[in-house]
Amino acid sequence: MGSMLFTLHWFDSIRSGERRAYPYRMETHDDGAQLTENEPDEPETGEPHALPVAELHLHIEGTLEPELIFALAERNGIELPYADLDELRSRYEFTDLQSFLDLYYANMAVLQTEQDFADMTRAYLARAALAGVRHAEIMLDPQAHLSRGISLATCVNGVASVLAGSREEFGISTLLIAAFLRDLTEDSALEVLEQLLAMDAPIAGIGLDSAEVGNPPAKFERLFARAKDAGLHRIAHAGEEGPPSYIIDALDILEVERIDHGIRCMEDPELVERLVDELVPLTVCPLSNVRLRAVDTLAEHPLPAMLAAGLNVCVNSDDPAYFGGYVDDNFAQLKSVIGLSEFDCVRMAANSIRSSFASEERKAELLAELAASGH
Ligand code: ES4
Ligand code: ZN
Repeated sequence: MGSMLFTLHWFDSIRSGERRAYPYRMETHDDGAQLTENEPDEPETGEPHALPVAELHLHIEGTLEPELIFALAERNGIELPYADLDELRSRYEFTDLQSFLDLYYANMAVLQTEQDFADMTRAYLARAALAGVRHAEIMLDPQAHLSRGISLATCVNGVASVLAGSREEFGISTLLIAAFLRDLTEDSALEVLEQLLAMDAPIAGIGLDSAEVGNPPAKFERLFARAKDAGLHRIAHAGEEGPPSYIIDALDILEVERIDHGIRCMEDPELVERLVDELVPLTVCPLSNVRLRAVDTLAEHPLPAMLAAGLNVCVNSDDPAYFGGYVDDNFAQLKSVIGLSEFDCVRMAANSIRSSFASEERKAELLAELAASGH
């Protein structure tokens, strides 16, 4: 494996084509990676005192920025079906969840070695730290790598090796969640879960993601029972594109502790009442919902109505490299576009911390940091 040096850019506005310099250069060598801070003339992104939050809905593969995709392709001798960055960026116009998933899975081809998974994870954490993230629960899609001939050890160890030092390196405590692809069979998921347990993979829980409609929670009843039996936390995407009944079934059949997205609960007042009563956390991803056309515009996003209903909502970035923003960008746009108040931002930051699977001690520490942050 050769060394690699690249400067990342991310674009918080794909439409305007604006790009901002990544604050770090990353040099990777056979024996690891090194992040070097660029000359900080101006902090180019992230607020000076970003709101301290927990990020609870994040797909690590969705943090692969176009620059990193090209850098990894070059390092691994992989030919991409795009001539250049601009051509790749031109594909980021999605019509629904599936149109995004097609590109998301295709771009994973550049992830070949443990080092690739480690570099991707390190790049996310460096950016997340600027966004105010102090605790992150990170989903990994093992089946999307196994189906490409990449071993479980390669993807899990690559990500986990960086997460193990994330608190020290970035000030971010982290947990790893193995997410299962709901468009594959339950037997496939069960087999992978058994392998993860057999290798004593450092996972805190399981999730359920990928194409929602037509793949209801009931399909994975045995998987979630096995995870519960193994002492793992359980979450599932529900009510992103799927109907409110998927949220009900995720709670009743899968016994999940959080719902990822859940925005379509608003179509069922009885369900809303239950979610409020039971304080069920909903990890909402506003920019994702706009990009995947779950809502037409940010102005029409149900988040303000969800807050008004008393739901336990928090703000997350989902697949930030694809949806035009990290968690700070989500907050910034909610403020500027729909006039979300500072009070509601702080309330959701507190929700995110309380809804996490961090230790009670860590939660108390983060809530104290939030209280002292001046927000
Ligand atoms: C996802 Cl936004 C979203 N929904 C469902 N599955 C996913 N995997 C990655 N991002
Ligand atoms: Zn998601």
